[in-house]
Amino acid sequence: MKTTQFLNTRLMTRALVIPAIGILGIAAVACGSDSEASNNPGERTIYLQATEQDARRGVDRTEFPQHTRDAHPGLFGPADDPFESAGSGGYYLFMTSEDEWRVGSYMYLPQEIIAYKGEEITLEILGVRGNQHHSILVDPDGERLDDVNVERGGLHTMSFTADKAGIYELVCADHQPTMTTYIHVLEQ
Ligand SMILES: [Cu+2]
Repeated sequence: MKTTQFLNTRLMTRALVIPAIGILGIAAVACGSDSEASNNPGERTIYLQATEQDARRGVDRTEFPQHTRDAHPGLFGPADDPFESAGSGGYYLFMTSEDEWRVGSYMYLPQEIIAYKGEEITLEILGVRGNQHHSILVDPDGERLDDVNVERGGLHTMSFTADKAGIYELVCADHQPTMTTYIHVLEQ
């Protein structure tokens, strides 16, 4: 009987304690988010990746698109040497071997961001693909606010106050015209 009483007491204690912990947990979460919001009303972190999208294709499946190299040597490199990857840096399209070609472009993700005037914004940028990305942040008047070199495996932060309505740009100088993120700052 004593054992049963002990077990019953244990079960009763658990039955009371577990919901109490649950309620405290919910209250703590609610307090946490409330206090953060009220202390820092205009602060915001935006998470970006420096990355690329690409594809490889065998010439047995799809012929090398030489016409694209012919039409845009400034973007892809010399049309007469499809093995050389050159041009603007943002795009690439070249033969990797006699049997295969590769196409792709570099970018920041996300590429378009909406923000509001007065927000204190931190960009947290992870270098995922591409060795390095020498980038600048400019405001809607073209004024340079900051610069950073995002290296593969690095996590970099840039902070600014969006005090002008308009479009702020994070521009990678190594990979144009494709690697720019536009931060559209709207009036509140
Ligand atoms: Cu880049």
